[in-house]
Amino acid sequence: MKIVVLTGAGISAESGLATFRDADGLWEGHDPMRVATPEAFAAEPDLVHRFYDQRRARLARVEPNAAHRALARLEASVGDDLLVVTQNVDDLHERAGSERVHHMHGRLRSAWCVACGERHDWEETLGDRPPCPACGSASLRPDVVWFGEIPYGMDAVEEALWECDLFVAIGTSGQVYPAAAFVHWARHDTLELNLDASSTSSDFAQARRGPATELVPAWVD
Ligand code: BJW
Repeated sequence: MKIVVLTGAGISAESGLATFRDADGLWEGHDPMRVATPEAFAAEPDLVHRFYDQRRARLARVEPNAAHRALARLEASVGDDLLVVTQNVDDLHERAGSERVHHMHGRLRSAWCVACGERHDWEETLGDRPPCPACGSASLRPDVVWFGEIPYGMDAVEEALWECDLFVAIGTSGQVYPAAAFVHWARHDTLELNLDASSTSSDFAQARRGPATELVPAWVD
């Protein structure tokens, strides 16, 4: 049975990473959604870099939780029949042991040079904002997908959704497209695992409510 799992910020919440729309919603007095845009980066690059620097620093201090580990166990058991598509830019799925993970909104620990197109591990380039190690220009940006940009690898994701027997969405509010439409791209069974009702709950065949660290292991094991 082919399974596609979509994860959102809710799966990492119990590891200690803030979601986008749940908490008090402010970062240094800014709406995080306003910081995560190309327009904000063009207008205030230092502010946007600081937002991602802080999240990268926080990521280094947290660990995968029982939900990430359950998905890694599922992959160990079904192999290539599972694809995890994550909207998260953290690396907690990989640190839990998952190997088939597609980061549709990019990765916090990657830097992308908009001048030459090269990507670099952010750990090697972080700190005093050195120039791109490949071309020398000061054009590195966080390798993440902001509003108005095209998420990574959508053709492959669309194909996987089209082919899967089961689509499961975990910890996502269903407010951001195209991920919010995946439940419609899947042709067969669908399941939502989320703390609260999401914007798309009624589109799923089944929806279970609760924390990911309880729901995901219960579903997997
Ligand atoms: C728990 C829990 C616990 C908490 N256990 N659960 C169609 C209609 C209208 C608009 C559009 C449309 N198509 C495109 C748009 C425009 C736009 C969009 O969607 N706008 C909306 C505001 C309406 N979309 C785009 O611009 C996208 N690009 C695009 O569509 O290109 C065109 C194209 C598509 C496809 C093919 C070809 C072309 C790009 C979107 C980029 C989003 N980027 C961000 C930032 C990434 C970098 C970063 O991390 O800083 O991605 S925004 C932010 O939202 C981030 C997230 O990945 C994303 C989704 O958030 P998520 O994960 O759902 O988090 P929350 O906080 O919203 O929800 C958490 C959930 O967890 C809640 O439900 C809680 O209840 C739950 N929860 N604790 C279980 N313990």
